[in-house]
Amino acid sequence: TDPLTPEALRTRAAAALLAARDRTRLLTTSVEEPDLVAQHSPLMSPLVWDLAHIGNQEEQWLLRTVGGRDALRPDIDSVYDAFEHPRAERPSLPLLAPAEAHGYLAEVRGRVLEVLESSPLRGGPLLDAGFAFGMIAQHEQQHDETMLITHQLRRGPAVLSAPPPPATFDGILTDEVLVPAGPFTMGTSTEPWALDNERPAHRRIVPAFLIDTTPVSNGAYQCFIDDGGYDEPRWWAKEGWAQVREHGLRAPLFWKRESRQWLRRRFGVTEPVPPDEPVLHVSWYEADAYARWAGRRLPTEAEWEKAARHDPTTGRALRYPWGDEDPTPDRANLGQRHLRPAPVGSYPEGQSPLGVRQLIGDVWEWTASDFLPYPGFAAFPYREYSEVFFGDRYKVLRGGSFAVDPVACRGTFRNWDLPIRRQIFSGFRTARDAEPTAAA
Ligand code: AVJ
Ligand code: FE
Repeated sequence: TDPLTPEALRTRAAAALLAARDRTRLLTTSVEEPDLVAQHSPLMSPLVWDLAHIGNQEEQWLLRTVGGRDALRPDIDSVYDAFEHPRAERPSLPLLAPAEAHGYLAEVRGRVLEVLESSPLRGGPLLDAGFAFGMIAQHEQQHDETMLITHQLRRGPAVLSAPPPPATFDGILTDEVLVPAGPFTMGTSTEPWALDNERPAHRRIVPAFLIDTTPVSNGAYQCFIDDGGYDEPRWWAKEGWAQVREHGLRAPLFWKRESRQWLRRRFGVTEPVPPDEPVLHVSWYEADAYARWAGRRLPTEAEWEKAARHDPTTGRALRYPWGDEDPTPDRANLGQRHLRPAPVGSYPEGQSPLGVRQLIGDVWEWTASDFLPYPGFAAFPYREYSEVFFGDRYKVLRGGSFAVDPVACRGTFRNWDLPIRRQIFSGFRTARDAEPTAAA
């Protein structure tokens, strides 16, 4: 990747900030005021909290830290500090009203564009290649995905609409492919806007394994349900089985059974579950149980990234499965262009050198791995982005969903969540060892 001129960097940073803001506006002007301030689930913030939090992060990093400007609203820092207030208590905070919040974001943004205009965009890791601007654009897009999850949880008539993904499946596909043994490069030290947890690039030795060419479909998942998957403790991790029992789980979140048919609620519309779409809104425990039932397992995070980035002909790690070029609409379902994943097997243009599809976009994919730092990790620019979450409580998700913007999606991008979570746009694919083990 060629280093860009400051002018090109400025254009890129401004475009990323603008795209994020357009999406934020769509998500916060499509619902009525009472729905902006209401809490639609104890798992989520009121939309108006996300809205002002977006502006407050931008003020703190781009105006104060990068721009060296005086604080605009230091009085609201604490209200929008995600660590001071868990989501459940955010509705009772003295939040900015929607109009005030929109005004605050616009004021911050106006000044940030002045800062960008005069920034050298070099002279330290926060400025180099416009990193801080890229980080804040990604932060806003991440909260846009969070707000889209809130839209999905919200009861009531649909307010968002989008065309279905185009039919791109070419009918040519095997179920799984062999990823040969050997070293590959995981993570990145060169991707300019990669976040701290994606760094640094390092070598990993990964034994040979087989991985599904597509995410697991609703139809396949329904076979697990029909086979009594939710009644069989032997498929489930201990805590997963406890969750099934405690909440009476029978199917993915948002599914319901009606006259011998599975229906799902999707952004305010109830419709039959399409069998050929990747399964969505499953917990890590559900993914893990399905894989065990199928005689398989979840891929580790390293296996996932090797399947996505390793080019066996050159030995190089690609930025994306299809190569080093940025995502385009014919390669991946990203950016909330569609309000659903595309059928399994879609996007042949986006497949990896080994023929694995839909690694980027469509659904976040649960991996077997805990969220841990790479060797040589250094928290940057703040410990609360990644470091405080490292450990065995969170599982890694990879690849991004239809709700992820390209600016916040790379072959190296790492997401994480608690294994019980299912309101997120989560699915999975399965894998197996190449050599049959003695136990099998
Ligand atoms: C990386 C998606 C887990 O939403 O909690 C937003 C991203 N960090 N603001 C989250 C994030 C700070 C984070 N995830
Ligand atoms: Fe945040």
